[in-house]
Amino acid sequence: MMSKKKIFSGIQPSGLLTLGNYIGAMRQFVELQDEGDCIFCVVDLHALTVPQDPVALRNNVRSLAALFLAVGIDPQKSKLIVQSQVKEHAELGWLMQCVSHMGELERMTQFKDKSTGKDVVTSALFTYPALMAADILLYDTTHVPVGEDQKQHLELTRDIAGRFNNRFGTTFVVPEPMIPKVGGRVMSLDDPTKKMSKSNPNEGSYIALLDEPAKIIKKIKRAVTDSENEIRFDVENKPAISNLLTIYSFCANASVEDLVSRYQGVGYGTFKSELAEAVVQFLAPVQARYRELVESDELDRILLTGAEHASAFAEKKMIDVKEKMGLIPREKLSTLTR
Ligand code: ATP
Ligand code: LTN
Repeated sequence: MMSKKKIFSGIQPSGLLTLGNYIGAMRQFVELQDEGDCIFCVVDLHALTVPQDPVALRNNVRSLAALFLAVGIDPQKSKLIVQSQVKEHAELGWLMQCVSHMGELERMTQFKDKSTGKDVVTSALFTYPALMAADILLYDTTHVPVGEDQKQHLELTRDIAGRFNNRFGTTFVVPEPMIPKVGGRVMSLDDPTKKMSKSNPNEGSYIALLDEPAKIIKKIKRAVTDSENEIRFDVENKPAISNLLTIYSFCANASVEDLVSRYQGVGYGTFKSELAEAVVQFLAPVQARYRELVESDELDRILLTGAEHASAFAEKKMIDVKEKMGLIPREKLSTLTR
């Protein structure tokens, strides 16, 4: 019999979540809740790898936790945690740094993207993938649902786990990435060659899950389109329209083929305004639930339960990892010596 999947994924509280985050990552999280034991994590320690205003970060952590729940993460089925509230993430992150290599970290494209042209780059931005490996390996995770852009980090996690197991004996489960076939890479509204990203300084490039209807309508109206006034799914030749079709398909729960046939002979204008309506309709209940949760005690209770559950597992795992590496876990000290 196949044992139950153990699923872990994280999102950075680095700003407003976008439709890209939802379609590429969160949508899968919601579906996976019935397939295994899930932990979803607000990775606040990862957010600290770039400068953060403390007040804004605190708000973003609450906001992201509330959004996880608002899109459908069910605390009866899954655990929702804040990374810094389970201290073993940082602890194992250090140990993972001690088994990762400069060369492999230097190859990470996310580091190159986020460091290029910056005056100051933290050392933590460079070692970030070691902390991500720790997040995953700490819980014996078997499956990690992420968007396409995280594939390289997942491969590194697998390499680190394999290396550790070879050197110190089997300790970690080597996890499998789960990347959606469609929607793994939602593109920017102002440039369909770049991924939609919440840290893009141009607000018009993304739709945030908490954008008001008027803003959504305006952003979609201004989204770039391709030459020829034809609605067709063709990523190579019509990347902008194909991207809008992907977004439409998820928000309206309709297949891309159905949408293409519905908009045969219809111009971009009508297509865009109906798409905007679909996005607004889709986000309305999410936004309503978010508003109920974000300042509530219910949210705190859910995070506390999540942290307690995760810590109980993580503490045990750390004892094993430390012993394998030759460290002496405090729990293993003889009580006579105290
Ligand atoms: P940033 O731009 O600040 O790096 P981000 O928008 O890429 O952030 P993350 O927190 O890095 O968001 O990503 C959270 C999850 O959302 C990851 O699994 C990532 O792969 C997925 N994701 C992010 N952007 C997209 C996108 N445009 N299309 C599909 N999936 C995405
Ligand atoms: N690096 C990821 C966020 C992240 C993550 C994780 C994703 C941190 N730890 C563990 C999956 C599993 C990102 O930037 N999207």
